[in-house]
Amino acid sequence: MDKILVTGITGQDGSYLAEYLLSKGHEVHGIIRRSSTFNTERINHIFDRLHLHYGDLTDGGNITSLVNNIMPDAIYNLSAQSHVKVSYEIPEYTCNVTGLGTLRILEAVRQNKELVHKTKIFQASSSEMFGWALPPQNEDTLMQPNSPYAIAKLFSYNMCRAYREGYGMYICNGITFNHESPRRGLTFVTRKITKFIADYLLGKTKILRLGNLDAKRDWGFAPEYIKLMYSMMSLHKPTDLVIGTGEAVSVREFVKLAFDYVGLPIRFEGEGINERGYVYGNKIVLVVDPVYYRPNEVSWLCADNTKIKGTLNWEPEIGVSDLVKIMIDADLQRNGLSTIGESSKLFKNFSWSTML
Ligand code: NAP
Ligand code: G4F
Repeated sequence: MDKILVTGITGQDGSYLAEYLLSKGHEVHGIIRRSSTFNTERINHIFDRLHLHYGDLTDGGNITSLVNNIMPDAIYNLSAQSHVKVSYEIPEYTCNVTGLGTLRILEAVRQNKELVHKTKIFQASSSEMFGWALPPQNEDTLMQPNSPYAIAKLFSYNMCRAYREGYGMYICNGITFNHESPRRGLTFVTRKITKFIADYLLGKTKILRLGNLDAKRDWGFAPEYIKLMYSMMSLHKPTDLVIGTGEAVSVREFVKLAFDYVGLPIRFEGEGINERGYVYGNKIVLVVDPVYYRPNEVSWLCADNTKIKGTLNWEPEIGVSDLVKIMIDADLQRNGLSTIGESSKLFKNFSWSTML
């Protein structure tokens, strides 16, 4: 049994990872932020089995003392101000958490003589770091980040590499492409779409407002990527790996898949901010709202996953159409509606976790 510290444990990935680590028999520690409302919704079902500590990645003293007190065998750094659009509104804060936060963890480990060559570190790096670079992107692609979030992530990625090379520390960067689940935050586009559909079917809402429909993403399934993060940390030699399915679709195609799944085909007409989505013939259900546009857009992310397939003997299990089924069924279930029902068999290989 290892003692493992997870930052970002209240987030989508952190909650699945915590469950997975518990299922492997590890002692799981997590950092949570003080909040005026409850922020542990995703981990309430395992709350009693976790060791939770108040903390914040912007507080160096706090991070150092947590590391020194817990003395973890491994740290998964999953915390971040993780929203790309929001990073344009709060760039300095984003760099503080998503960039400097990682450095604070690295320094806390490096300065502890007992931990420096013992504690393994996993850094949640992002495909967003590729930015303008054309697809498919892999470990050797020249990174051209174009948002404050991506630039902060690239800082962390490079710092991890420098500490690995310079101090001989065990540090892996998982360069994950977009990964989603029923636990995805409501302001990310996939969950915004699947939650909208469930609400629409209940008559709670009428119009879905989205930004750029042309952007293409390589959308995978979060619990599947969590298992890969764990496998990476079992490698004899630390390395950096791209994690993605190798297939990308546009936001518009994701919308179509989602509406099709509930038997409500959507038709698109118009261009740019005049584009609309119609159901039942001529009923408007989707409009483009420029408020969701970003100053710089990352147009097309698609993984070249050759290296991880070879290194971890992995083949992607859940592609985007299955992901849509899982997410819609979960949002229907949350709304008390009958599910379409194709997701339960897809989720069976992830039985260490609850879906919601
Ligand atoms: P998420 O749901 O947004 O979770 C982010 C986590 O970070 C939450 O637990 C959040 O705590 C915590 N956090 C935020 N600011 C913090 C601070 N100042 N101090 C301590 N903790 C803080 O993100 P996710 O989707 O699980 O992603 C996990 C990691 O992978 C993130 O680093 C993200 O940038 C990266 N990543 C994600 C994807 C993806 O598609 N999901 C792809 C590539 C990389 P609260 O709950 O209190 O807000
Ligand atoms: O769902 P998104 O906000 O995810 P984005 O920006 O790709 O970032 C996510 O994936 C990254 C990995 O590549 C992570 F590092 C990051 O932490 C995060 O998890 O937006 C996806 C696409 C974008 O092109 C965006 O412009 O959807 C487009 N989009 C269109 N309408 C929208 C909307 N995005 C959001 N959030 N909301 C919309 O209404």
